[in-house]
Amino acid sequence: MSGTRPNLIFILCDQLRFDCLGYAGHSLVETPNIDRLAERGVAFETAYCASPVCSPARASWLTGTYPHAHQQLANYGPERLVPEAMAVMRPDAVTLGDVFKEAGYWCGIAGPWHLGHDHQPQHGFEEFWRVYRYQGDHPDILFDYFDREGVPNLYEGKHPTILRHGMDYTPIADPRQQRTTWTINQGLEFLDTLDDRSFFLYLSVKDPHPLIAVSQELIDKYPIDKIDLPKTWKDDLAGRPDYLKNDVGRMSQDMDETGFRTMMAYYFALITHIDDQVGRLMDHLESLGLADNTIVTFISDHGEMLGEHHAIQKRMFWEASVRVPCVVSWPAGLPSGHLVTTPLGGVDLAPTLLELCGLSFENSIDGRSVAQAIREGEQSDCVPIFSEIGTSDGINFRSTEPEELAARVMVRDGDWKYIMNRTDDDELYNVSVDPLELTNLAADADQADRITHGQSLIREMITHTGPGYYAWCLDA
Ligand SMILES: [Ca+2]
Repeated sequence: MSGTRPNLIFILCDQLRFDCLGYAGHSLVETPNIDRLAERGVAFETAYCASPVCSPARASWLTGTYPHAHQQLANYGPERLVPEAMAVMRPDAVTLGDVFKEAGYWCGIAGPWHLGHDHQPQHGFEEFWRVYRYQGDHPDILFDYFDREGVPNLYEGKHPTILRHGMDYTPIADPRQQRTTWTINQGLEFLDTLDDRSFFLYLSVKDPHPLIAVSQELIDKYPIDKIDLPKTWKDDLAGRPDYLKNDVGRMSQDMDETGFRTMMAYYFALITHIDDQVGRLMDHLESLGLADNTIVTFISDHGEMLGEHHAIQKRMFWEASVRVPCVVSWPAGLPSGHLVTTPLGGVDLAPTLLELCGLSFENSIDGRSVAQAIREGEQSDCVPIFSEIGTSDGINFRSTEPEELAARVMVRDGDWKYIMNRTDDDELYNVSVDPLELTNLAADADQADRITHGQSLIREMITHTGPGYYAWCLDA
């Protein structure tokens, strides 16, 4: 079974922090199955999403282009008010699914597509499209499943069990109520449909994004007296731009600390649930004799603040929001236990995975493949890494103006992170000396050359495949 090229399973979580995994050094969170993937593969210590927002980030992971190039600058969803063209995947965008299908792979997706017209099978996944929409606009294959099974649907509307300290969470009584379990079930069904073609399976895991719904058994693994609030919990954001203080993710100063730690316990428990499900998938792959020649990639679309700088969710360029876990495991083709410490961009993974499979994008992209370096157990070149995002108003559907949806660019260059801001003060951090990102050096006269250099890197990057709605960067 399976063709001559390696198979690929692409697991994309939602809102999973880079550091909340065992292999990444977390002292509490148990993830033995994902740790095993890292032990027998390659882990990227500093991987960045191309935008700390769901749809723009996902479009970048799949196309190898930054948001200014793919132009999906806003989240797709039933509440969206932005122009359609900026909230859906362009029909002419070339995704991993398109390239793998063209190469003769058997392609399938399960879980949210989240890139628009979610009811329409598309972009290479036409023959196995198990996409649920999760936001309540039926038809929805997952919601129909809950109906059929006769279990309450926790993901639609507000249920009496739902608690909230920053983010919504609830224990579940019946394992059939859990959406990642359903998603992995679809993946197992896909693996049972294989023929002699190589395959590409995209598992879009909506967890641990709220609603954080998980069994009591896993919640009990994380007693809250062992959970510390982050070191920057009390950060008053002095010296930082106003947009950070006004973001919807900023919590009120009277947030209940015990309640927040309880929510953190649920978040950790849900990560362990994801890990259990990855374990089920790996066991099935093993039982089919496919584990050796299947590349398994585990990442998240973006991170989660989880109380750092007194904020939750994402939308910011803090490390917690913009950095993601990233593991690529392939027993037949990659070294085991290789840690890459040089940065990986949110546009670099797609071309890397294609090259590992002997394929490539034929169109112009922003990313670079690091396949050769990881095959040889070496570090990839240290190149500038970028991320792009709109304002809080743009992202949260309070504005439909293109300038609100293309408002900030981050460049990570060596130890330095510079953020060019269209509507507010710039930021500059040395993430090596100041890993908590407490000291904004952008107004420091000594750093003027560094800022000029950061701006020139951004101009060069934007010009390569753009500038699109990011043309304002060229005037800075
Ligand atoms: Ca997301």
